[in-house]
Amino acid sequence: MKRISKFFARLRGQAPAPSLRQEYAAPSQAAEGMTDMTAKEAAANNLSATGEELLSYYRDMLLIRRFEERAGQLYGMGHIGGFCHLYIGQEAVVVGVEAVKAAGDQTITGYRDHGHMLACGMDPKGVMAELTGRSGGYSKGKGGSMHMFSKEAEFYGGHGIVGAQVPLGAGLAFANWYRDNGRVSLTYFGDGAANQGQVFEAMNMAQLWKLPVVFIIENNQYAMGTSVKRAHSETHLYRRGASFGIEGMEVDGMDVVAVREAARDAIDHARRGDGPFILEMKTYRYRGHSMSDPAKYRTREEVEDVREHNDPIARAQARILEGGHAKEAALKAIDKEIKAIVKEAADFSLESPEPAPEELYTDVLA
Ligand SMILES: Cc1ncc(C[n+]2csc(CCOP(=O)(O)OP(=O)(O)O)c2C)c(N)n1
Ligand SMILES: [Mg+2]
Repeated sequence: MKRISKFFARLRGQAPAPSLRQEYAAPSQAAEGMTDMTAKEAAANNLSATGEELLSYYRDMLLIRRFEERAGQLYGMGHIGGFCHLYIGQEAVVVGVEAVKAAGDQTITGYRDHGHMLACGMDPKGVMAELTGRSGGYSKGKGGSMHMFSKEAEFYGGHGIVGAQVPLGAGLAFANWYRDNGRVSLTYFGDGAANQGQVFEAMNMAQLWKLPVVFIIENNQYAMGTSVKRAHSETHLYRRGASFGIEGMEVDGMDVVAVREAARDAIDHARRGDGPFILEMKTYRYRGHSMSDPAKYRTREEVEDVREHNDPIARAQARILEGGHAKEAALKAIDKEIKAIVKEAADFSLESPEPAPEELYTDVLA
């Protein structure tokens, strides 16, 4: 209650805002707190995880990879219509973050969202059936790839307008702050979205009111066919909050353990009332922007190089094998189990009936 009345008093101008001069004179928190954590430094930090943890991240990343591969096939066979943006290559980001979120923390993202849903614990059958436009899907087959939600899983979409989820994510954080419920909003967006005006408006408010939100920029180096180098005057996206005093950190987004450690710090920061934090996850998408992307803006060699030397699943696998946490046969068994889950989801997505014509008149808001 105290927080709320203080907030409204501030809005009404009854509580003096900190003097501008003081704030301006104070050393920039952002400049001090900013860190460039490169892959090498992360390794030097001796990031470690238990065998059990690594196996669980491996499993979660593999589920996303195999699910997306199957979705790509179903799209090619004409079973999925409309847009479909695959997350292949970026799996370590969402799996690493979800590993350290607490129950009740919310997840919101853009249209490259299937991985986030699976990592939040949504049922692969319901996600795949939504992709194929069937009644067993999360939006009864009426939403498709970019429009799925689950209150139970605290997953708030799924948004097709670039950057639109960022103010919504700040809004979730505002609700958390208002209710004083100790929850944190995990708001994901892409490098392209990081240039959107509404992102800066949301960042300003989030820092002004010290809202519990972690802004997670999935820098996969391209926005459709435009590379970060071509579109950003400042390519270090973790510095995007500098003018608002928001701390940021660059993270090796292809290392699930590095992601987890950075996410833990950022989430703690937001939860203890220190306001927003920016994590720039350096990652890469292997597939085209969407299913209709000819990918003429990059070379085949560039993609192959990442696949060969920096694949997040292969890196987790190496950690597991080199650390002696499991044998090759155990990993194969996990793969088999995942393939069965994905097959079940695909079968369900084709057997589930199409929505009944009456559904045209339900869930209509305008
Ligand atoms: C407001 C708005 N402008 C343009 C588009 C078209 N568009 C769809 S995705 C996209 C690129 C966004 O790239 P990024 O934020 O890096 O995310 P990624 O696709 O790499 O995950 C664009 C320009 C859109 N959907 N919404
Ligand atoms: Mg991008």
